Amino acid sequence: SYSTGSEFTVTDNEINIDGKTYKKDKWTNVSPTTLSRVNRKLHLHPQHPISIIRQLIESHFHDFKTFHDISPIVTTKQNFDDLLIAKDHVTRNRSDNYYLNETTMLRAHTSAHQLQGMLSGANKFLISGDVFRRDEIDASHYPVFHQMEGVVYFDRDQIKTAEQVTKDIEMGRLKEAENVKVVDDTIIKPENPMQESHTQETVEPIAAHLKYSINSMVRKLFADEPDLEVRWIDAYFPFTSPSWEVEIKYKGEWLEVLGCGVVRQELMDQAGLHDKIGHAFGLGLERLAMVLFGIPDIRLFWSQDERFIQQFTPGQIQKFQPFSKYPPCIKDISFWLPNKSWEENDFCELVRDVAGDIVENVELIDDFTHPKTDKRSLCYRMLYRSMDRNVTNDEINVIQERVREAVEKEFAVELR
Ligand code: FA5
Ligand code: MG
Repeated sequence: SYSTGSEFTVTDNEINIDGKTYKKDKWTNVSPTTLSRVNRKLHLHPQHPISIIRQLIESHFHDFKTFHDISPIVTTKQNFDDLLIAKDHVTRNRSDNYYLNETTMLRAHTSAHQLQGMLSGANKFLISGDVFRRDEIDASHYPVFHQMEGVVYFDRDQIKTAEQVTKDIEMGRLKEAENVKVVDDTIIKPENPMQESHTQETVEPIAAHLKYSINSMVRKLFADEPDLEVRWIDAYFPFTSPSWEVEIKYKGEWLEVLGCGVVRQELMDQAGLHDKIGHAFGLGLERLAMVLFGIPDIRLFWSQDERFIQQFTPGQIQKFQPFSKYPPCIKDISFWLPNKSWEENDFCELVRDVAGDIVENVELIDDFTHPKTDKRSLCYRMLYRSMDRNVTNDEINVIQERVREAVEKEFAVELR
């Protein structure tokens, strides 16, 4: 059965998780709802789709060293500084992350362990685990999800002729599954440049190897998927250059499944790998699982309903049979803001905290500034739905009232 997750207690001054104490400070913003998700280890439950995908990827990259049980509680140095993320970079915002305190947080990505992986001595490795972000609420975004990080590096002065590289790239051209259509118009250009300390002769093969590695993995995973469309687009990450993202067409829309790039040499240098050149990628396992298993809503991965987990078999990709979708209950909330600034993530977080998993979607439907008073009013639409039963209007009214009270208190808004 599922791991029940970490044991935790929260008092006025401290948070205790599995026997370790963290002093609270003005950065602390982690909620009990989120802490209850820590270390549930869905990615290690053999029958769970997240774990099935993890294992399929691990067996594709069969000669990589794997890490899948590193604690999600990390230092801000690991999550940001080690990855060359500037002290004032927006991704450090309190409203995007879960901080235990100023120096400790729930990791926001598995990249937090890149350096650790490099220091392990392995030149190819995979790291999987749960990651945490304050984010919007919809069918493909959830505050806890799972990522898999991959890092590979080669000798800089041998990469041009390295047997592994040329062999892999040659294989990449063979296309194991023609049904997957990969569109890639990206080229190395000033807006997405190679690094100053690199040369064309080393960057081209490492980029080609990265693209081969990802495309061949996607082709393997989606071998039974008819006419899958995949595209490469330019991206930016402080810890790679050039950088790209890969998207998959799902239900008519492009769904981003991973970010990747050539590892910044300063990062390699921190690990003493001055004479190496490497690439790295970070995959969203839920996103891949949604497409592969046909799972329509990211909340389903957390379902405790036996009708979910019992459908799956270790090692196999099979289409999810939806159990009946229960009708939604829709509620709007409108309010005047005390001033014009507004953090939507903080609002979503509060809604999720008060209402729990029953809130499926939160959408801004009106943003209005009064022409005379210059006061700003917002209206959000909340869609409530249970995965496993009918909800009644009465019970949702009670929840909605609690949400209204909490929003009024927390953000000093004037409810309309
Ligand atoms: C990162 O997290 C980078 N660390 C990836 C990376 C690694 C880049 C190594 C370069 C080198 P990003 O924030 O785009 O990037 O997230 C990576 C993937 O995680 C996304 O493509 C998506 O598949 C998944 N993801 C992101 N946010 C969510 C969410 N709220 N719910 C579910 N999946 C998500
Ligand atoms: Mg992204």
